[in-house]
Amino acid sequence: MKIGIIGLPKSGKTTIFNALTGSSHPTDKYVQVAEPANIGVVQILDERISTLSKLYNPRKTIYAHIEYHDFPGIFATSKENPENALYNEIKAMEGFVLVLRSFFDPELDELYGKTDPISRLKHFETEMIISDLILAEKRLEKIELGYKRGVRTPAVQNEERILRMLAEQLESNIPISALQLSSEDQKTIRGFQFFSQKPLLVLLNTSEDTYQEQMQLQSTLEQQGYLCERIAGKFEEELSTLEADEAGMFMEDMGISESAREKLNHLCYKLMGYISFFTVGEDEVRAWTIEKGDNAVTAAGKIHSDLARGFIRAECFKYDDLLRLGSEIALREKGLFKLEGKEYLVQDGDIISIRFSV
Ligand SMILES: Nc1nc2c(ncn2[C@@H]2O[C@H](COP(=O)(O)OP(=O)(O)O)[C@@H](O)[C@H]2O)c(=O)[nH]1
Ligand SMILES: [Mg+2]
Repeated sequence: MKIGIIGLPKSGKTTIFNALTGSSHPTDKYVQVAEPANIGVVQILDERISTLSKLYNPRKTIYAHIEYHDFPGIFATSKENPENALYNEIKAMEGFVLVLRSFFDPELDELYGKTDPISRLKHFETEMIISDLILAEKRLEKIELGYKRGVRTPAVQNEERILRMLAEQLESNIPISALQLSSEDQKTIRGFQFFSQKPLLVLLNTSEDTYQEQMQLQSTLEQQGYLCERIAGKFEEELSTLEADEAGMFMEDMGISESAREKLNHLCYKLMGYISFFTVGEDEVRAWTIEKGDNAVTAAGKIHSDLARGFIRAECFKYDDLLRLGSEIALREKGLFKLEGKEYLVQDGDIISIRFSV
């Protein structure tokens, strides 16, 4: 899973990235940090995988991971070109964590304007919508040109129909994520990688002493339908450098039960609508990530395309049942070891083995 950390300059993106990945990239009030994104891979230390690993004692244990990309600030000036390379890089992400500065800092206020998370959020949404609108309109112009040259295929006409509909909605300030698109239409526009279509997690970056106060703002945004969370960025960055028990003491003082890393990992799964299934054996115990609602063939394809192509059945049991009954043999006796067909919808915590033939 690739998640882009985005926001205006100096909202605390790199500070939060450091907290998540345990790295120490420079953060500075005054220096504009270099263009390329910082990229960090964070393992999802799912307890279920640790438990399975103890049970099966495999040669390899592989956790799922999230790749976080910390980008330089965007949408800070109206002069940015929506076709620049950074935009395209950002759009290659599956979802976004939008960091909003919710800590007070007189110098940053001076340089970047007052702390005002809600208006920054609206600004961002508008910029995303405008960027998408420009992209849709440019493509529509090209389609028109093509028509004049006699290129008028059903596929292009279909694309035009969708883009006109999107453009109309975008003009009314409606993000693409708010529209009910058929899966066919979604496929047609996938290549555009529209900003406003991607899942967005709003992250309020607060200071340590106003962390509790900002609960109010978080609730307000949640009521407006956002997936929203608070994080004391700088505090979490410092925590990530401490030993676990020491960090635990500070977290207790702050009333935080999960580290920023755990919290964000969970939220990103929620944001993307992703779930985990597992494969087990002597060789390897491993977590896999799929979308909620994916069927057994899609799950098989995550493991290897051959498994999807030659899919026969999925042998399937549930992690919770295994934990309760203690062994695969006990599961079989209780009839909880099932053979599922192609259309079976894989559930979070399913342990699967694919029977296939190619
Ligand atoms: N007080 C406070 N300062 C922060 C916090 N997060 C970041 N900063 C400061 O804000 C400045 C910009 O942070 P940085 O992470 O580089 O922002 P970026 O440009 O969004 O990557 C730095 O001076 C940080 O130390 C926070 O939670 N509280
Ligand atoms: Mg940065």
